[in-house]
Amino acid sequence: MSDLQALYTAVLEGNAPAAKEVVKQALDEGVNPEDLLQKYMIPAMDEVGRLFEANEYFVPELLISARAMKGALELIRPKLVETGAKPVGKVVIGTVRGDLHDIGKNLVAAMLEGGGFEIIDLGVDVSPEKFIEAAKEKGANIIAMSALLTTTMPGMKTTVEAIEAAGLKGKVKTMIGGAPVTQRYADEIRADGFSDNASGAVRIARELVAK
Ligand code: B12
Repeated sequence: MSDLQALYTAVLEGNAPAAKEVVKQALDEGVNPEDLLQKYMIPAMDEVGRLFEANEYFVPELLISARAMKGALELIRPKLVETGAKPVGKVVIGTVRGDLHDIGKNLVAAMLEGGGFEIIDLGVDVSPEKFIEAAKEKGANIIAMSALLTTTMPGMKTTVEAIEAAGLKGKVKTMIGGAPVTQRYADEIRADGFSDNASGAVRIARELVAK
């Protein structure tokens, strides 16, 4: 039986090979992929954030932890999909313009994929035009935006406004999230949904497609 606490430590210490190894072994043993994410990987990244804020970790440590997280997530993503039901909707997702943080966005994308959604991931630094173009082209039900910087959050407002201006309001729902984002901000910019975590994102997305 794999030592799952080692996954927490591997992400915390930025040990990508160890993180992948534990995940591989755990998945082979039939451990629920969502448990690996929720109980070990996300708490480890939360701790990385706390250490950064306490000036105990600096940008290099963040980057290597992020790399370990990404590597492990790549192994988990296909498993999350396998456990999901049939496609329930299409989501275009990305981190807004000027923002390069993608760990939360990737988690949300993986959870949505696991929850049965088809995901069109536009990556980071995504302009309002790119979001809209992709949503139109792919016939998406939802545009999901992530922002981790207070300076890039306005990109969400601009995108919601561009959706309204394109006459897509109601046809394409918007969902936002990221550490500085709140329900209040979502209401203020007329976004259709908000969640402060990846599991909540799946619930909200389901509600939005059902409306
Ligand atoms: C890792 C990290 C980085 C890494 C990013 C690596 C990567 N590939 O993502 C690197 C080192 C590159 C980085 C760079 C910078 N960073 Co940084 N970074 C962080 C850190 C420590 C953790 C972020 C993270 O990954 N958290 C873990 C994930 C799982 O959490 P999450 O993103 O919040 O996502 C969850 C929810 O918010 C939600 N969610 C997220 N997206 C979405 C989307 C939808 C639709 C929904 C529904 C939900 C949802 O679900 C997710 C899962 O639960 C935070 C500190 C913190 N506590 O947040 C600072 C932080 C965000 N960074 C900060 C800063 C200032 C920067 C830099 C400007 C630093 C610099 N001087 O260069 C640059 C900016 C670069 C840029 N242009 O984007 C500040 C932002 C301050 C502010 N208020 O604006 C923070 C808060 C640190 C701090 N306290 O100062 N950073």
